[in-house]
Amino acid sequence: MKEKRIPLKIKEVIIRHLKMRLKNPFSTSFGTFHDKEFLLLEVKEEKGTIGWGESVAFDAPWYTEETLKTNWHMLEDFIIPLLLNKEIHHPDNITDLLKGIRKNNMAKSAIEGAIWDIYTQQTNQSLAQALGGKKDKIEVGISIGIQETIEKQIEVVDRAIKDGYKRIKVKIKPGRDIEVIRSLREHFPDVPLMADANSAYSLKDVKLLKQLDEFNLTMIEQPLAYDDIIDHAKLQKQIKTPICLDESINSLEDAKKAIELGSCGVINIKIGRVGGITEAKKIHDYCEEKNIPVWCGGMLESGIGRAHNIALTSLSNFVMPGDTAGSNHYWEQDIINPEVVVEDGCILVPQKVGIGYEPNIDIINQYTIATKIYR
Ligand code: OSB
Ligand code: MG
Repeated sequence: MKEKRIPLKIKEVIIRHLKMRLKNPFSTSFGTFHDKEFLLLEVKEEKGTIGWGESVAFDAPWYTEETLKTNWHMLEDFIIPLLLNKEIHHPDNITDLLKGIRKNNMAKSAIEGAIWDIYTQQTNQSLAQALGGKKDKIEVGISIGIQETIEKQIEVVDRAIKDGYKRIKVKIKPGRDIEVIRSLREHFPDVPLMADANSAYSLKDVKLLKQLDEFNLTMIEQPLAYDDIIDHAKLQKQIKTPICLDESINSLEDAKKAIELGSCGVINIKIGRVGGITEAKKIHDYCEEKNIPVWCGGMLESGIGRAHNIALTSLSNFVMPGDTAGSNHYWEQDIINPEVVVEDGCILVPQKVGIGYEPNIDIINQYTIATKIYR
């Protein structure tokens, strides 16, 4: 990592509430999305540099407890007042500056991402380079929601394979699990396939979860409670399929404990869930040391959050394809130029200064339903 230190001072933050229609409704064990509503942050530094950050909190608390409204409250009443006009020596310090605020990781991460953007522009390097990224190309997978019928599920997976995605993840829930996976395996015997349960099961379902072992899944993601690592350790002892934790890992400390307990063989790192890029990198580095492979999760991000994910994925221990599909998988029109393009299942990591994509203000304004300025 190029450790350049230049003091930053935030002079203004604009919070925008955006609403973007998803090309395809996305169904998980906790419900169906038609639109993505989220907060976008535009942060202005004293010397005129502008950085962008995205909150990955949804409009309701089914994934974790945060929502875009709780994020707005935390940003307005606590986070922005703490950071405005303060000397910030390095984006790595944000976690420390905000440590008096418990949890609310997605709110913290939104502004931390914008500050990383500013820092990389002012130090004349790409975000990937600033993080110590080693790859100039990343492999990507795709996350496919629960479909109405098995036929439809097969059709959608077939499309994704033809589009070149390197790994297929499907959502499962009780009643839509073994049969779906079995028929996908029959149709696509060799494709790297995994399932994400978003906490839909408990230890009462061990027998059912054991049946998944026969389908050679690369992993099963977050089968048990969103805040559990104990039961996952018990489950891992009884199934062969590696468990990947998503919801349960909210910090480096969580990752250390889960690995020590044997709760997982893989970790899905999401910048928002762990409170920012700095913490995400720490988890990455620790997992690398412990030989635990990681991959970058997704939260149906717009181009801004996606750009941050791509830079992070350039780090060496992101050895499994992430959920960072191309812009055209989610949106008619993304809010960045150029859009994120997947070719042969890969995304080229931008070498340009900053996040490597230009926010498209006209399009951002079209999707904006509320705005507030803090200075
Ligand atoms: O559990 O990984 C998840 C989307 C919303 C909330 C949680 C999850 C997901 C995805 C989609 O799986 C990933 C993406 O394509 O952005
Ligand atoms: Mg998940």
